[in-house]
Amino acid sequence: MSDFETAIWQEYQSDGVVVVGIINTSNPNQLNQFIEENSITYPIIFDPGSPGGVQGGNTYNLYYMPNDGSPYPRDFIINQDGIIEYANNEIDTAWMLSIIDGLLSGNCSDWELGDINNDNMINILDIVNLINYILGIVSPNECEYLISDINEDSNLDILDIVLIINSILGGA
Ligand SMILES: [Ca+2]
Ligand SMILES: [Ca+2]
Repeated sequence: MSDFETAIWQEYQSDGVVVVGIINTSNPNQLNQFIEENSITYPIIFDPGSPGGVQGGNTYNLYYMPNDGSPYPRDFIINQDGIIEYANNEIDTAWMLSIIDGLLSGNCSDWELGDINNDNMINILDIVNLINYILGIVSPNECEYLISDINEDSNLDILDIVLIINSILGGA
């Protein structure tokens, strides 16, 4: 199995990450064999304009990057605004994962205020996290900070803890 399938597609599709393969072979048997051999379940689309063989095609030509004869395909990561964040002609899974994680952490609109560890429950663990932020033991990332500031006064302090406690106790 390829890293695209296991490390990216299977891990991140529930976060809204989309993996698309673009292939420029004109031989459907070769395409099917590739999909089967690599147990690929993400969509693979055909690059029109390919003259056949391993080179050419409209997308291939538009996004071609010169290289030293690397047999690997070109890999791109496109962010939520349609901007290319990553382009490489070697597979570098660790690098790609760090970019994807960075792009996803900037998108915390679905995080619930007060659920600081993002486990869909508001309880003592969230209070512990908040105390660690307030005491400077742990630095919250951008999303963690936003959902920790319950009263939205741009400060993490005892007032936010009180509001979380109220919320756990069923108060406002
Ligand atoms: Ca929680
Ligand atoms: Ca606050």
